[in-house]
Amino acid sequence: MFKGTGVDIPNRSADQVRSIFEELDQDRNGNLSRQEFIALWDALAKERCAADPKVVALGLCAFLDTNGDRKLQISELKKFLPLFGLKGMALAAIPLPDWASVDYRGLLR
Ligand SMILES: [Ca+2]
Ligand SMILES: [Ca+2]
Repeated sequence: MFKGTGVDIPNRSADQVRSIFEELDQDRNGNLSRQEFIALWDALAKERCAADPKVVALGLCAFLDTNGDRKLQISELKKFLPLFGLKGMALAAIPLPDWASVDYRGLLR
């Protein structure tokens, strides 16, 4: 279980992880370039989402849940809304009460 997320993670040995990195290090220079890193991210995301489609949502919610109460308060949720193009005044214009929260663990169960 990935701490605080409720997401199960695979238990890989150091040799398995080394093998994954070596496979992704296409030019064998010992570093992952941006393109190689994106390929790593893509492979992991596909694997994890195949195992549990909620994994990305749980991970994102756990990341946003800075006070760790397993709910997203409006102040925490507002950090996410700019990804949808809502910024500054547009974000402030939305009548979201400060007392409201979303129990994401309950929604994603
Ligand atoms: Ca490389
Ligand atoms: Ca919270």
